Amino acid sequence: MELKDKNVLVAGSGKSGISAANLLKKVEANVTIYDGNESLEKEFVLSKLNDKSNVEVILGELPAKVIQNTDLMILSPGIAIDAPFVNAVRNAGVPIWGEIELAYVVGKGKIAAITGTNGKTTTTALVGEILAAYYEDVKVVGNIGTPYTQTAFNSTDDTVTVAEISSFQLETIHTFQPNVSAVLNITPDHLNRHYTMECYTDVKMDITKNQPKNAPVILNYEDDILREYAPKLHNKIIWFSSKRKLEEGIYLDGKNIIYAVGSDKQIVTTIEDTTLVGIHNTENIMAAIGIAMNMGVPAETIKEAIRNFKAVEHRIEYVDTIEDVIYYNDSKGTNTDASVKAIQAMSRPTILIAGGYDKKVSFDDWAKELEGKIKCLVLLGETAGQIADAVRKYGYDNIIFTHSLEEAVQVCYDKAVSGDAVLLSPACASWDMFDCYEQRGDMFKEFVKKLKK
Ligand code: UMA
Repeated sequence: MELKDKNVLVAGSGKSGISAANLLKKVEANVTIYDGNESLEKEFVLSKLNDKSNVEVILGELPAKVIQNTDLMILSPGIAIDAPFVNAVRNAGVPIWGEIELAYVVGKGKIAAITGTNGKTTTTALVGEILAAYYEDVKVVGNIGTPYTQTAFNSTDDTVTVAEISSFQLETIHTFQPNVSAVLNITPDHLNRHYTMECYTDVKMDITKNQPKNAPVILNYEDDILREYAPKLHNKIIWFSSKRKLEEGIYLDGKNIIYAVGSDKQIVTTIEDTTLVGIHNTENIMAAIGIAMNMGVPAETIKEAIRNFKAVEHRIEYVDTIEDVIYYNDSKGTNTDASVKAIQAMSRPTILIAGGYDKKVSFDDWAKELEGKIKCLVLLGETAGQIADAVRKYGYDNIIFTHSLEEAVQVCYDKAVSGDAVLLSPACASWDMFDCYEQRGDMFKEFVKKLKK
């Protein structure tokens, strides 16, 4: 679709929407921004744009006459695709794209796209560093925080884009076609938006749908859902495994990470050559190797970039040690599976802060992990009651309810003794009390700093 002079409605005025509007202005589309939050100020929304000339802002209800005049809608990932106004736009025959589709249509160059329930951000950041060690113009975009639309306009045929793509962003792709894709794992998450695991899986696997037949997709062999889904795919599948030696693909053999193609088996790196800890990170590294190799990066460059890579913020991030109690920030533990990995990574008796926005997922499997690891559970947020019910089912009752993160941190300080760890790993999104998980993690770090004073 030629975008020049088209009437484009951008839904959502957060990071994604503002960046989409900026790109649309550059390609000379007529831009209207719509946000359901009527307490926003129009001037505030406009002030976030690079060029606000002729941009209209609509807040609150979306009038039907605006829909009639719309040629295309760009939907922010945080807005449900079955929200009433989105249904009205769709029923009017207006195409609905997301940030990924828009950027792809405008952008140039090669793309590596990464999805999965957990590990996306670490893997995307790592792939970004590996590719940047080899290619000159590398952009790291998507769910990781820099909208893809922010870099698309200035991309060239030599640009290499690494995109972290959430299930929300995959709902609105149409022609997006990565050169290499990866699905790291699939465990229950965002079921309030996708309703069933089948729908969630289908939307995640859509990352592969437009790739040509011989284009690679990197998949986790140890993920039951992925193994089951694989026969449905038309792509060239490259498996990775942290548990068994594969005939072809990437696997762990003792400390070595091997890439096997045909009879050629190459040691790319070892688990001692990285500061990333835990088996989940070994899997992220294996996926990154699969992506980078298939994007043409030599093994030596990959090994060196992995050696230099440091863990990303908010992911089992060391904060401080106060009176021999170590504080970890895992605010990015926004689902039960991610949080389980953080709990398993703890080597000290741990006080855990959990709870947050209700994504309608079960806490049962998560609750089973507490025994023997978590000496005390400090709960807050919308899901506090549900989590308490779940852990009590498994006989765990050392629970303290709190009303704020600050209070939770103080309670942890009061309860902890020398040799303990305090872990913020909420197993829930942050949106009941915070704007985003970064804000929650930053506040946690602030409150920990205050304890020191
Ligand atoms: N809004 C409406 N109607 C609604 C819901 C929201 O108008 O029904 C408006 C809000 O009033 C607000 C705007 O939409 O003004 C917010 O849009 P958004 O929620 O899409 O958030 P953005 O700031 O645009 O950030 C989005 C992603 N957010 C979500 O998917 C929720 C960011 O991922 C992403 O980094 C950014 O685009 C750039 O691509 C964050 C995230 O939490 C990290 N992702 C989820 C996760 O990782 O679990 C999927």
